[in-house]
Amino acid sequence: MQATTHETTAQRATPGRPNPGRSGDRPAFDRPLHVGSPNIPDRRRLFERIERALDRGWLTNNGPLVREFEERLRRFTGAAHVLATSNGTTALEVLCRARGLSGEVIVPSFTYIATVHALQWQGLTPVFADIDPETGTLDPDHVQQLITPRTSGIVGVHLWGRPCRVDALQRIADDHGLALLYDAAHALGCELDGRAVGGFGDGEIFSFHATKFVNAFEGGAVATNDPELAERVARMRNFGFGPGREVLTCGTNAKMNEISAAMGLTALENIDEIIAANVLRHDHYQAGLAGIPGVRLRTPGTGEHNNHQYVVMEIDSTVTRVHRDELLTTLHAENVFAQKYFHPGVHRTPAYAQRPDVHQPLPLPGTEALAERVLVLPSGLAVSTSDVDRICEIVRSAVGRPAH
Ligand code: T4K
Repeated sequence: MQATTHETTAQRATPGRPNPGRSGDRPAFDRPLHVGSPNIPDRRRLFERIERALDRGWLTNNGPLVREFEERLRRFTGAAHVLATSNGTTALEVLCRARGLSGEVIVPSFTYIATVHALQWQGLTPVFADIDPETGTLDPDHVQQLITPRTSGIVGVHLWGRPCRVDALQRIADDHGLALLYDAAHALGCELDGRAVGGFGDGEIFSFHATKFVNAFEGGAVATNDPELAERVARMRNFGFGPGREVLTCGTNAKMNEISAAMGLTALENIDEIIAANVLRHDHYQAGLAGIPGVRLRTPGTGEHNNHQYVVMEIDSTVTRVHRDELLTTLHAENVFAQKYFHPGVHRTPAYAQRPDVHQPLPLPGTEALAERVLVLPSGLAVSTSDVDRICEIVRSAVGRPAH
């Protein structure tokens, strides 16, 4: 199916009518184009599910829609167990706890703040490892160097849907008896050499936040092949209740509700069309940005299958006449709300940089370099291919001429 045919009338919003160029104070687009505009593929189906949930009078606490969502995710990812949660952050917190992490945990700084907060919030000490700037994912050599007697685990992030170097990281984890978890918030539907994300390490987490290509308003999930770990996660997300209503362990409330599951199920049913739409937009960006000196679109590596929810443009400001931040200002003025995902690295945020008790600063050259160079561009069903073409024209005219 042609991906664009999947845009509903409502989602197309005000026509993407770009102005031919900047005239006076009028921006190029007469509506804001956001990274992370929600995909809402089938409202009728969503409302049917919500109506039925309301009629049933069962709104949360492991309801039928949550169980169906988990089962569909299980089949989709191939993971033996999937446990839905209230969001991706609680999924990671519960998974860390259920896996028994303690002391130091090695994690990239080049990620969304939630990855690191989830550790810190559990009283764990995040130890920041560098990334390979080419892939954006953990550098296994640096991870190896950071292991101390206090290290209990590694949390990798499949950044922008690019799977980590899972085999190298697994070897390190096995050699040192460490837990290996993955933040797969960006990586539903992604694969490495035919192996689907969801089955790597001891466990992985997904996010179904409104801004994710499959969204549940707010939502998350833990995926694992380990039945005992799955059981602990199931208890801990529900106050520690066991199957017989006995409170077997300390727990929290990280449950997904039925309305979120209704949304998640509806999006999941349409995942192929959403990915096709993402690919189409990615291709338009690729063509539209081709040949601009100092600008390139990041693409998946060999053996990788990507969901293309993030369109990541890299700007080499030694070549372009503008810095990435100036380009961002230009785009904002045109109603194009690109995002600096992720700048600054978490280790530079006040929450961590000013807390030498929780974080000892280390040089992270790969992280610093990439954080200065990337911009994520609007995509998804709410952005048409002609919008994409126009965004590329804006980029080309802003950076197209060489600096000298
Ligand atoms: N790990 C990683 C690697 C993650 O990227 C994330 C979340 C997590 C863990 C945690 O998962 P959750 O606990 O969130 O399930 C946004 C999202 O809020 C966040 O979920 C996501 N990553 C991150 C990459 O993007 P912000 O701080 O940029 O959010 P905000 O409110 O500035 O929105 C971003 C853009 O989205 C705006 O341009 C407007 C647009 N938007 C947003 C919402 C909420 C919409 O168009 N509609 C909406 O309903 O983090």
